[in-house]
Amino acid sequence: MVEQATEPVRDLRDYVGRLNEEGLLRTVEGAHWNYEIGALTEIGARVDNPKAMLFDSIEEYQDGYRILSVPYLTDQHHAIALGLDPEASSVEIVRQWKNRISDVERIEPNEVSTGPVQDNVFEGNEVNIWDLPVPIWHEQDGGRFIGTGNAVFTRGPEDDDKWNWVNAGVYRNQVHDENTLGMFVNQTNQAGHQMQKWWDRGEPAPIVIDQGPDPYVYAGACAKLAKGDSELEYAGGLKGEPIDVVWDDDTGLPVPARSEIAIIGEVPPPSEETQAEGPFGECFGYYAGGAGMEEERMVINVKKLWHRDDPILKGCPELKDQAHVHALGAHLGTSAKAWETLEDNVMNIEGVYSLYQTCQQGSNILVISIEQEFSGHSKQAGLAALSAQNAMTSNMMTVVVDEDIDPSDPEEVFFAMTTRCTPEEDVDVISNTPTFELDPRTPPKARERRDFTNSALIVDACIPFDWKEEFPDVVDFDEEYKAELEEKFDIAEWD
Ligand SMILES: Cc1cc2nc3c(=O)[nH]c(=O)nc-3n(C[C@H](O)[C@H](O)[C@H](O)COP(=O)(O)O)c2cc1C
Ligand SMILES: [Mn+2]
Repeated sequence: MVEQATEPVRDLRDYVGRLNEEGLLRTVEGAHWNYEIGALTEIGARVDNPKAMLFDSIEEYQDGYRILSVPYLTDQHHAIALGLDPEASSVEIVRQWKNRISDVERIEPNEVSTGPVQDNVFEGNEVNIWDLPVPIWHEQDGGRFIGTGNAVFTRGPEDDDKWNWVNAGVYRNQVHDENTLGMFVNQTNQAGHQMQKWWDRGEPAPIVIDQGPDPYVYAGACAKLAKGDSELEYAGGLKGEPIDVVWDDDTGLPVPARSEIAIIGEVPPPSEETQAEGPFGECFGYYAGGAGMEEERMVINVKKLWHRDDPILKGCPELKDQAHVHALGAHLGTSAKAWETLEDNVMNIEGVYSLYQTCQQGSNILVISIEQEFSGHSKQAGLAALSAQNAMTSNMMTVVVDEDIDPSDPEEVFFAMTTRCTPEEDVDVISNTPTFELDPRTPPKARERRDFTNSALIVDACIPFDWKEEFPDVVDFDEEYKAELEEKFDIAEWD
């Protein structure tokens, strides 16, 4: 059973309540869905000590119909969402997450006959997605997107063992009209493979979208699991108890019972029906070439809309920013997985942190701290990190630092890079490393060939091992002495 620092969060509104208690939530009233909520989200995510934002009394909509945006944007938010210690340092939070995900058991969901998600039930002609305050998130988006930060459930046909399990992933949804949505599915993702199995038979693929998932369900949907592995069972494992679900017989898919909003329907074969979808602001912080432009894409015909009273629509738009504005556990997962790989191969790993990460997978800048024990040790760590599955993709820079440097603190990492490293000797360029199609640096010709590679730097920012003893001392008072003064002069109260 997993250890939780706090009682597991029950659902999205329980999470909102806890953020409010901790002073990590900002409520904004009177904003308009037409650009204002999107722009305020961008502004709010960039202030010092940013908070999750709850929009209420939205223009043109009834009070109580709320939008929660950027819900997980700091390590503290992550800790509260996932039952980690919110007082712990960033590297310690990664260590806790590493322990949690290394042996997550799979816990089957618990079927219940009904739940709060069915407080309001609409079917057929009663369905009107515009009843919900769907915003325009970015300046150049092609429309209003309800689907950001969701959990999309799909399964393959019953008689196809290979693809018949309940999958969950996060997939964007543009609203085309009151009962039609668009969806964009990258070809490597499992939902696409499952739907293709239905389309190959000329049948529509069943689909359920949880548009206000609790943090565990969302963390499951964000995670990349192997084929056949159920994200819902993984979410139960992360939480340490089963996720309650209502089974929808028409789709043969589960609906999390405490979800805020559920959208239930089917996706006809794209050979029969498509609509222009996009563009949409994507991870990496661009309306990326090719993949993000307006294109004919699959549609979802919505048959049922269920929602709680005063529903909270969850918004996780990607921004010109890091993955924590839109994902849950992305940088923690990358750091933890790279840490595991490193520990298996290199001695004295003190900490690993994905210091800059724009997408769900891959780290743009990964930092590893080690206690050096032999010459070449730091280079070995850098090379091993580049081979770690999750950290390799789109990695621009892997930085290796000594144990006195906090890998989660950019100031300290820059201090090491600019004082312990001379590029001529300490930097290696590795060519043809993998990236993927949202990477804006992919040249147009390579994009046409679908050649998604980039290159990476290994920066050895450790004190040179063979003349370590002669390296100058760092200007820094003794930590214990500083701690004493902090007490004596009540420094916690300083502005
Ligand atoms: C906020 C957010 C939005 C995402 N949007 C999309 C998307 O529109 N299309 C897509 O293919 N993947 C998207 N992803 C990535 C997938 O959700 C992710 O790769 C997931 O692991 C896929 O799961 P699956 O292969 O089990 O279906 C998004 C991820 C996040 C966190
Ligand atoms: Mn999956």
